[in-house]
Amino acid sequence: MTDLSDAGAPDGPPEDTKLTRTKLRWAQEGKFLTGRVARPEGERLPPGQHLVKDWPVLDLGIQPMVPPMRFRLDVSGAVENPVSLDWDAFLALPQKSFVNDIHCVTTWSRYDNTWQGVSTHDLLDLVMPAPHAVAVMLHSFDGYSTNLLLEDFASEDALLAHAWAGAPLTREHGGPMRLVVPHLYFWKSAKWLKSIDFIAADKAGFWEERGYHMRGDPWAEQRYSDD
Ligand SMILES: Nc1nc2c(c(=O)[nH]1)N[C@H]1C(S)=C(S)[C@@H](COP(=O)(O)O)O[C@H]1N2
Ligand SMILES: [Mo]
Repeated sequence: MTDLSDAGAPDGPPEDTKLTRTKLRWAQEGKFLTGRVARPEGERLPPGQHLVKDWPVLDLGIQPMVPPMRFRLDVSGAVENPVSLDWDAFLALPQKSFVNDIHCVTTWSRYDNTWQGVSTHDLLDLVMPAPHAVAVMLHSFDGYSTNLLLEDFASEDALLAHAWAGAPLTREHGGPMRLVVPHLYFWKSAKWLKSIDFIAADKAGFWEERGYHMRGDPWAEQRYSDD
């Protein structure tokens, strides 16, 4: 455990980096908290959802072919350290494994998906969002886009996934790399992710412009926007 009483020591403790301070500030502001909700097993399925065992494929009908050689992830906008990662640089980031449930707005849910990839926390550590960053816009190789509030993007469970169930993510499910934000409806989990733009005001992506909810919390059934 970090002793925070050291924070004001003359030279500052070695862990008092800019990064630590940003994380502390986020923690104080309550960021990172929205994605983490412990629920009893009986409430595992959100309202209006049904369980499936297969894994449906949903997209705009274009499944772009992105060979590792052509892969690039551009992270820019309101960040201190914009990056453009090729496939090797992406795989060189810390690798994590998560197990979580998928909830699609078309009412299917799929339990216990095992993902491998880079946690959004580790990506945030790398790029360092600016104080005025409040949301991200995700852009994909098929022209798709979707928006997330920074605290949703930064959820404990969110990751940039390149493998599912121990095998490389297939093209139809967004390979070589997709976002997975399990606490929101699955349209927020951009497949074939190409760029992440940190922005100072939330704005609508592809489905959000067409009547879907700006946030998409399945527990609150945020399927469509009210207006
Ligand atoms: N790039 C891209 N990502 C996308 C989509 C898309 O059309 N293009 N569709 C979204 C929708 S509506 C859903 S439900 C999930 C489906 O992911 P799956 O095909 O792996 O089940 O991807 C989301 N991410
Ligand atoms: Mo969807």
